[in-house]
Amino acid sequence: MVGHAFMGRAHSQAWRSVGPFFGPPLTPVMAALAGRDAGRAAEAARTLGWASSEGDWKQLLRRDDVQIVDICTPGDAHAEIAVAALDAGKHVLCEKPLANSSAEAEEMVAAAERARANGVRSMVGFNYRRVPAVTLARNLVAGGRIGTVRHVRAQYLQDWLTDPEAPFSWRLDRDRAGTGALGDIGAHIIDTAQFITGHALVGVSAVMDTFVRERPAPGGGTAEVTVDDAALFVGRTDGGALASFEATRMATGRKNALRIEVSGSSGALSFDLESMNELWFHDGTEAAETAGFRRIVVTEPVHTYARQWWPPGHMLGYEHTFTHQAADLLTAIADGTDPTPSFADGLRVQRVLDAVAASAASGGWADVEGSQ
Ligand code: SOE
Repeated sequence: MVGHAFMGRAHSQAWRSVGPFFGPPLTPVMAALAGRDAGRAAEAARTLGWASSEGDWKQLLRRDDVQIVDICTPGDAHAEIAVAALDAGKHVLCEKPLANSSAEAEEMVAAAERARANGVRSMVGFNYRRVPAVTLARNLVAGGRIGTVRHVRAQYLQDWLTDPEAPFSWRLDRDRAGTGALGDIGAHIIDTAQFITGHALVGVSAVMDTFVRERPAPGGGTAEVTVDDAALFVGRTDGGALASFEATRMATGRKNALRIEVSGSSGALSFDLESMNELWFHDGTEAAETAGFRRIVVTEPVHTYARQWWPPGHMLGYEHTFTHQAADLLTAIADGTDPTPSFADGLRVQRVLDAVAASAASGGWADVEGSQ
């Protein structure tokens, strides 16, 4: 694994738990953790359960005991590490968004295709696909239970930047993060919407803004915020649906509210990550007298991923999504199949991000490249 901050900790938990809960042959050996500062990487390796550490990620590629490289760095390092790892014959899991630009993402897709010819697999980490209720939503749509999808209403609402004194970090720096709320959390709702509906966005019209342009720098003084605090857009899908999206880290009082509601010709679904074990389902074919949204508690053994954990009715949390992601990647590697979401899926999200940024800059409609 490369990186050991928030995502590195979340992924470490996944690698530690996937074997015990999902069983062999899915038992990874946590061989090595790499970080730019050798001392900090060594300490993180001890804390997070890695057998060894490296002060330079390139060392991982020279090691025979490393078969998978898990990239948990800020976005500006994704492309270089992923391309080098794939070319060295290592399977790659890369955190979202796949890259900081479509050009980088295209290089990563090309490297993934080269590597695939040698049986080397790659996957981008859109972990919310692995919430059992989100998987159920997708299965219900695919099974025709809501009919033709006409509307998608998606929001990802956080509030950790509401306070103007909240400190500057790499997530607020365009050179490191690419974009702000758009790529950080907007990418999640784009992927989740496309995953649930099975349809891609083909064009968008967007507005974006940065409400607080300077923040306290960790080392003293202030630093300029060079990314968006919020991105809102509407769009059309290749299935003919109209969609709306709101990604903001300034939604006062909302903590991690990834919400998605899908309206179809004969039913509807609604999900909120803040109540992530529930899916609301309206079956429009039921008698009008009793029809209405009803709450499904998605904790039964029949629900994807739930059986591996606790007896029916016992809840899962944020961290489990990363374990499911690890299990799906390891299963694909063991079976010799392509895991999803692929780097090509990551590139498609990247192109939507580009279209949103282009539309916000021009004030007009922007087509998503490659979707026409
Ligand atoms: C921070 O905004 C963040 O951690 C994102 O980077 C994650 O991808 C999301 O899952 C939660 O919020």
